[in-house]
Amino acid sequence: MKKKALITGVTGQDGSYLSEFLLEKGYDVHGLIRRSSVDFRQRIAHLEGNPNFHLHYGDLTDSSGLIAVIGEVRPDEIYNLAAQSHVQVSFDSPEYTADTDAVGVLRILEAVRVTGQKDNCRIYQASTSELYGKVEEVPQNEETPFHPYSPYAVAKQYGYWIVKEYRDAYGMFACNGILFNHESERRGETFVTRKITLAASRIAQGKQDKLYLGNMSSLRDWGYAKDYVECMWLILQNEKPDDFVIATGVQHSVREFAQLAFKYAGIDLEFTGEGADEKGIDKASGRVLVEVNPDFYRPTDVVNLLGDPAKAKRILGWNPQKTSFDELVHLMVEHDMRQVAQERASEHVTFNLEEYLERGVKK
Ligand code: NAP
Ligand code: G4F
Repeated sequence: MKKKALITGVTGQDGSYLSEFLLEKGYDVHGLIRRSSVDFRQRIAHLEGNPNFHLHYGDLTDSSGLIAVIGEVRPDEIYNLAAQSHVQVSFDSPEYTADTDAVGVLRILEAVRVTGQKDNCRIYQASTSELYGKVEEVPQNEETPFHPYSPYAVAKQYGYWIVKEYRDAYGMFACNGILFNHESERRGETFVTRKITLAASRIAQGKQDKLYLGNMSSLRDWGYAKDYVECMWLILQNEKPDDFVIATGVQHSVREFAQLAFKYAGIDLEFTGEGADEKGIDKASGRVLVEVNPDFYRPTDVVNLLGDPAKAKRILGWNPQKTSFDELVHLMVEHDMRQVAQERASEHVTFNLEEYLERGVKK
C-alpha cells in the first residue's frame, strides 16, 4: 500500500519541494490549497496531472473544511506547512497571523483526533527559529529558551506548544521541526535573500537602479530549502515523536549575503558608512547600488540566529552542510540572472546571458 501524505501550504516554497520529494519516494501526495481569483500555483504547476498528486481546497482558518479533507484523505502523515510566514506582515496583520499560525495548528490536531486518526497519523509542524527571537544564547539548540519577538513568533510558539501538548495528552505522533531560515530559487520575493538576488540580477542587466534594505547587520543561519524538506520527512520516520533543530550551523549577515550575490551577478560591492547611512558602492563605477531605507526596519527585529543541528545529525543522520552558503547564493543568483534575461528579452532588451554565465557567475 502506498503511503499517503497531506501537505498544507503545498503552493509555498517548502510545500513544492516536499511534494517532489515525497512523490519520488512513492507517496500519494495530497495538497491543501486556498481558493484564489488568480493563478497562484506556479511552484507546483509541473506536478499537476501527476496521478499521485491531488489537490483539495481548504484553509487553516476553517475547521469544517479541514475535518472534511483529513477525514476523506485519511493520511498516514500530515506536514503542516501552511502559515502567514512573513515576519514583517505579522506586525500589519497580527490577528490573521494568530488565527492561521496558532489556532490553525490546533485545528489540524483536532481534525485528526475527531476523525479517529490519532493513533495512525503522524504530524509534522513547521516550527521556526524565530521562536528564539531576542536570543538568550548563541548558538540555539533544542534546550535554548524561547523569547519570541514578533506577532509571527508568538503565534508560532502556540503552535509549538500545542503540538507537544497533544503528544503528551493523547499520545499522538506529533513533532516540531525548528527550522532556521532556508532559501531557494523558489523563495518568496519579499524575503531578504530573494529580494537581494533578484535586485542584483536586475541591476546587472540594467532593469533596476538601486536596492533598498533594512537592517543589514542582522545575522542568519541560511540553508537550502531542498535539503530541509528531507529532514521534515526524516523527523516523521523516527521511531519516536520528537522535536529537532534544523540548521547549517553557519552564520552570515544580510550585508555578506548581498556582497556575495552582487559578486555572482558580476558586481564588486564595497560597503561604507554605518546604520541608516550605510551604502553599497560598485567598486568599478563608483555608483551607489545599495542603500538603507528605514521603512524596512522592524518594530522588534531578531538579529542573531545560529542553529546547532547536532541532534538532527546524530539521531536522523541528516547532513546539515549538503549545500554551502556559497552554493546557495550562487544557485539563487544564477536562477534570477536567467529569469531577468528572459524578462528583458520580452521587453526587446538583449542581455548576453551566455557570455555572463561563462564570465561572471562562475565560482
Ligand atoms: P511560504 O512560501 O510563505 O508558503 C506558505 C504557504 O502557506 C503557502 O502555500 C500559502 O498559500 C499557505 N497558507 C497561508 N495561509 C494559509 C491559510 N490560512 N490556509 C491555508 N494555507 C495557507 O512559506 P515557506 O517558506 O514554504 O514556509 C513553510 C512553513 O515553514 C511556514 O509555516 C513557515 O512559517 C515555516 N518556516 C519557514 C522557514 C523558512 O525559512 N522558509 C523557516 C522556519 C519555518 P498561498 O500560496 O495561497 O498563499
Ligand atoms: O528574509 P526575512 O524577511 O526572514 P525572517 O524574518 O528571518 O523570517 C523567515 O525565516 C524565519 C525562520 O527564522 C521563518 F520562520 C519565517 O517564516 C521566514 O521564512 O528577514 C531576515 C532578516 C531580518 O532580520 C530583517 O530585518 O533580514 C532583515 N532585512 C533587512 N532588510 C530585511 C530587509 N528583511 C526583508 N524581508 N526585507 C528587507 O529589505
